[in-house]
Amino acid sequence: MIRLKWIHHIHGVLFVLLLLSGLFLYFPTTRTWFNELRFPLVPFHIWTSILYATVILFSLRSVFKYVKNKPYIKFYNVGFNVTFIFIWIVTGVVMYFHTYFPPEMTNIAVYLHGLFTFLFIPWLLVHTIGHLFKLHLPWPKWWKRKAPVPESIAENKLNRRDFIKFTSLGVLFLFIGGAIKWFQPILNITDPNARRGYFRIYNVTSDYPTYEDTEWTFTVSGLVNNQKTFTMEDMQQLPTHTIVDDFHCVTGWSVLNVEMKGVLVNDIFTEYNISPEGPYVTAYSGDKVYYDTFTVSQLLDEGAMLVFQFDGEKLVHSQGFPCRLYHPKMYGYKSVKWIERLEFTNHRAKGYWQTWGGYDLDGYL
Ligand SMILES: Nc1nc2c(c(=O)[nH]1)N[C@H]1C(S)=C(S)[C@@H](COP(=O)(O)O)O[C@H]1N2
Ligand SMILES: [Mo]
Repeated sequence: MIRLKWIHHIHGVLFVLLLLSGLFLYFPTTRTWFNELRFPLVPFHIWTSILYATVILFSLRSVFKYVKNKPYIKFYNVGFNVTFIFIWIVTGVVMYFHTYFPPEMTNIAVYLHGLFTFLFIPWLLVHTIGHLFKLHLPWPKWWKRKAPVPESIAENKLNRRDFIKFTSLGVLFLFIGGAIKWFQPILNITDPNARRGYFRIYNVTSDYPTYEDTEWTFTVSGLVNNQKTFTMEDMQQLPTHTIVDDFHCVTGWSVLNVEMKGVLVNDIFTEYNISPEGPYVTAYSGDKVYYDTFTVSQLLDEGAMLVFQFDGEKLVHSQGFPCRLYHPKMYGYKSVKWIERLEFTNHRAKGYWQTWGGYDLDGYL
């Protein structure tokens, strides 16, 4: 059984790497840290999972052969693991190939991927602690094959062990209950026009600008006939434009039916007689790190706008207050938050995520 023992260890190490990278990706703060370190966490997670799935696939038969005649508890243990692994793989594949699935489905996949990870953590703790300290958990005899049902069950008595089991089940259901609360807005059957899903708040820097209401300015620079800096007051003179649109991130999550209010970039340019003299433009964030690039026509002819409100509310600081760029036909990474400057150029640079994450330059949905 040497081989199975080794597989168990390899499986354990890979699993911990997946769990850690997954949790780091899940929490906005840790995700930002890894962005700052320029550690490619998403590719790391994906490659580790491919390796992991391969190990599972090749060992599945011998594992099942091994547990076939073992106590039920071992058998259920493997079954439990395989079920979870199956769910992670299916949802992970849907997330990776999200362009081929409707956004409702990828949203559910993102949600389940996280949910099942959290549900797994209590089991993992018990399992690991048991192995590390060589604890033999006092599972009731009737878990074992061919053993008779114990008296306590036959007599319908509740002993301490059962009490602990019921309590942990209760906690588990609380978990699930909390998760269902998160889940509800994804479906939102009651009001089909309401926003569905959650923004996951993606920032590549820990300290982003937190502007006061009047502090922010927006500058048009580089190859234009008329370089100009706008204040918030200037922006408020311009005609407003409202759209209801679906916001998609390339990592697979979406937020559907977001009402966005702002001004069209094109309106600013016509109103102030600004005409670009270079074919490309870079949009810079006030966080001094993030930026992305467009062709002039993508920015002026395709409905790109400076957005000030989501669903009738000012943007929150973490989501770009007071202003973020938005292109209705492109992925979320084109939506530069805390946008403070456009620079027109002769050459097209790569944006932040094109440089560090290999994202597509244009980013059309
Ligand atoms: N300044 C700045 N803008 C940014 C980002 C960023 O890290 N910094 N992330 C982009 C990405 S990849 C996405 S998906 C969206 C996420 O928007 P949210 O944080 O409001 O959910 O913002 C985009 N704009
Ligand atoms: Mo994104």
